[in-house]
Amino acid sequence: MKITKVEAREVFDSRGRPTLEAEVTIDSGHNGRMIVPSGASTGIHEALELRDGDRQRYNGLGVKKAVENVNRKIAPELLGCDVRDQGKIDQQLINLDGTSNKANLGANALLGVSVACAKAAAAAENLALYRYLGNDKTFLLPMPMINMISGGMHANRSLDLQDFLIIPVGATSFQQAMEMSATVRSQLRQLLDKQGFQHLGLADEGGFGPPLDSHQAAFELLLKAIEQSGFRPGEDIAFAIDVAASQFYHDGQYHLQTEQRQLDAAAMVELLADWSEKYPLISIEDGLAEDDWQGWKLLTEKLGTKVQLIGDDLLTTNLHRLRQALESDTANAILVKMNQIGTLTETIAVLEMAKAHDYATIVSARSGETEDTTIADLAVATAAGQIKIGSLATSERMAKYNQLLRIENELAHRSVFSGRKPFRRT
Ligand code: 2PG
Ligand code: MG
Repeated sequence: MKITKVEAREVFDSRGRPTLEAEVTIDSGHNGRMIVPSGASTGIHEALELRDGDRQRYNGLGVKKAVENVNRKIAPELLGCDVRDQGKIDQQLINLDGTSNKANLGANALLGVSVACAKAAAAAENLALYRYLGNDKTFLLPMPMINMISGGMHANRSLDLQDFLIIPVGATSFQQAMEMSATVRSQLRQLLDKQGFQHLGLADEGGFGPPLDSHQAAFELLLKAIEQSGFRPGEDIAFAIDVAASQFYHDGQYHLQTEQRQLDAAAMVELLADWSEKYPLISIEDGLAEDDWQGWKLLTEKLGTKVQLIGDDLLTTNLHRLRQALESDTANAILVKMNQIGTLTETIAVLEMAKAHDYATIVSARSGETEDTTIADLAVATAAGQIKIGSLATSERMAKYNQLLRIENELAHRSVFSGRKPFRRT
């Protein structure tokens, strides 16, 4: 299984922006391809996504440099390597780049090649990717958290909070989780239509982005949509939010434009605690800013035993930052995005370390996505327990949900659905 060709090209993501696709071929003729996703509300501690910066092309967003790095610098190094040596290949990529944040070759260049290698190996072994990555142990279908209402950078800042999501905790299979969520989404659409928002375009992740007067209004709309769908809020369907607080944190204050107030960390924690009292809110992502460790400590002390507290911008799928969180009892869950760190091996190491310390793990898509379905397989193979893909709309999201439906169907009685287990707190 020797690598005979490594090639990259510039393709497009769901926002119509350029992104990198890598393709790896081996001597048996099998190949693997990966298209790298792209964030909008990126954390400052993420690995670097290399963009050309040439204003004449795509307003600086071209990825020709990253493509060249794959074709000229990475390809010659990997030719002849055994494609199954994922750990060795990823280490070679890391060494070749030589920086701590992949700033030299670009995390997009590295990740595309890293995952394309795994896919080529899986193809050669005639295995689905989740089986290849998971070594055929018990496979866990993840509980999805599904975007309903968007704000922040994904919806023109119509609300400060970036995502209002639902978690169908009452579902007993992935298929049922999807069915319940689709029902609620369609009720929500009708409610929004009635409020005069029928011409609403979809936000970046396929959710609705209505210009509501308050965050409370979003929670109330969701409650109504759930009840009108015949479900019990909390028991059948719970709420999650991605506050993405780094986006409105300046000078030590959280600037909530929708609420027309500025809060310090303690007041922000009180607001989040208040919402989690009033509503069936069981998961809060990036409730505070990416470097507000003191505030995060308060938040964890206050809500950590009741609510899932996810670090996304805080932890950036980074082993060092995760270690810092574990040592300081900060947060209790981690969002895992492959392109925040740049190789498959490092991503899996983070998932393993988080699980070993009883942190919940949520494999996540980016706001700029493609038809690539790697994260669906990754979530199943690593028994992550949860997945966040976006809303139930647009094919870059649906491709991943459909892949999970396919996997559940294929595994039949051998599949286990995560259900509400990740949210049981003692
Ligand atoms: C997030 C992600 C996905 P982005 O903040 O969790 O929702 O957004 O990819 O823009 O960083
Ligand atoms: Mg986030």
